[in-house]
Amino acid sequence: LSTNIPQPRPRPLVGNAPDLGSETPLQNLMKLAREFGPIFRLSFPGGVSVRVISSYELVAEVCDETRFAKKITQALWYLRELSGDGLFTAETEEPNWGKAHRLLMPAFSPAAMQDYHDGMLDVADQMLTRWARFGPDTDIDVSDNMTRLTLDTIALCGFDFRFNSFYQKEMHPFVESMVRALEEAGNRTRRVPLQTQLMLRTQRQFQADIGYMHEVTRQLIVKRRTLTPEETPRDLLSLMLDAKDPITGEKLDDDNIRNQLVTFLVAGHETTSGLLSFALYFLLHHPEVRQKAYEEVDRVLGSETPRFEHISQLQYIDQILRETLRLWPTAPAFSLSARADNTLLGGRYPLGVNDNLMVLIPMLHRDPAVWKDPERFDPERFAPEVRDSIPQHAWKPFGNGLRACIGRAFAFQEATLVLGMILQRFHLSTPAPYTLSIRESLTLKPEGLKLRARERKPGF
Ligand code: MNH
Repeated sequence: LSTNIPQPRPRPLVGNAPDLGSETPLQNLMKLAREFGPIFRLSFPGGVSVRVISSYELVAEVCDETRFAKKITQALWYLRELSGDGLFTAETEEPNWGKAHRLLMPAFSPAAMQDYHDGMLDVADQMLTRWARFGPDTDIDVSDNMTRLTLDTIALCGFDFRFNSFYQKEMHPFVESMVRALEEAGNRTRRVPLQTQLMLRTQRQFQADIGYMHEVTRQLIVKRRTLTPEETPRDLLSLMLDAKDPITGEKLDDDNIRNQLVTFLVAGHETTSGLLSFALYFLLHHPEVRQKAYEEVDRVLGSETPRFEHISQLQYIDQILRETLRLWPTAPAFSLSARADNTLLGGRYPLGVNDNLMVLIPMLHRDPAVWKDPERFDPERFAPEVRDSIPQHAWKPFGNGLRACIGRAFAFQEATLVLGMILQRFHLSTPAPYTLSIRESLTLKPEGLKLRARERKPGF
């Protein structure tokens, strides 16, 4: 057995950077995985390299938390400028990660989701009322609508703040700053540090955007402190301000709370918005799935306003969402490294603690050893009777172990409710034939997808 990891031929000075490209790095990685197999290596200027893994067998091995752990890669360090020691960008060893994790876990448990139902319903209703007013002949930009929806939802449910994105043409200036700063953090991974140091205007803009985001979130904290107990909503922000970590007995400090607010806004909206957009793409293009979903929605919701208890009954919608995340996991990769030097991966590839591993989730989710006819969209794969036969670690859209997504139940609650409400109220169609094209930023979304929505019962 060769211990050499395959690698596309690196070019002088730039290494494998051209293989990755700048517009569609994730889709380029998928092509490379198809060509070079379940593990391949890329190297970049400055001595950085990454081993990209995408088979079920290797991924199951690196999901063993006794041997491997989340790695804060260069890309996450750039994001840290925005979100500091918030949950997503903190090292597991930082005391603030453990503190915030213990303190916030209860607020993201399935039982806690009840508290967010009214807020989710409020925002979903704003969007759908607007769709009804548009009438059946207006083209609706899917990703744009879903982004407004998920951003408004996390802000309202998380800290009682209304972006009111459905009431304005331009998004709130916070969003502009956030999008620009995220883009710059991403761009930095494709430059050598000296390049960035020479880009003074870009640097100033980055600092200004981050400063503005910090200012807005800081104001939310200040304002919350002025409320009387009766005025204070029961939400994530209150929890962060009041709760004590059960182990240290300490509260979160204000800078950390601010970092968590930025983290939830960033992590909590693009991913869920992409999930909803891809799910609508699949629904629009699979009439038999759509039909079954309508039947379920009519049986479970009828013409009632959805209540919290309805959500867990929308089983088939849940299956659609899981299958959507199999084919297009909107946070498409996570990074790890070995806990010890002289680790052997797959029984043959030697690894040290400084070697970066990247799990390429869309290819893991297409491993023919696990998934029959992997490219086919088929929610029956997640039917309750067969779901248990899916091997552990074969489906990882929320990452792994201790550092897995804290917002998973929140995202599913929101996405299930919204898809259910869309189907309850509207017939859907595409205004023109659409071929899937994927736009990449921090996350994935279908580019240029439009739909038309005709009310099923006018005036409902
Ligand atoms: Mn989320 C971590 C995917 C929705 C907040 N999320 C992760 C990771 C993945 C992920 C993958 C692990 C990253 C890594 O290992 O480096 N998250 C998703 C997807 C959706 C999603 C696919 C929606 C669909 N996430 C949400 C929502 C929130 C959220 C909604 C907040 C309300 N996610 C987080 C946070 C982390 C995280 C916070 C970091 C958790 C930790 O490390 O403690």
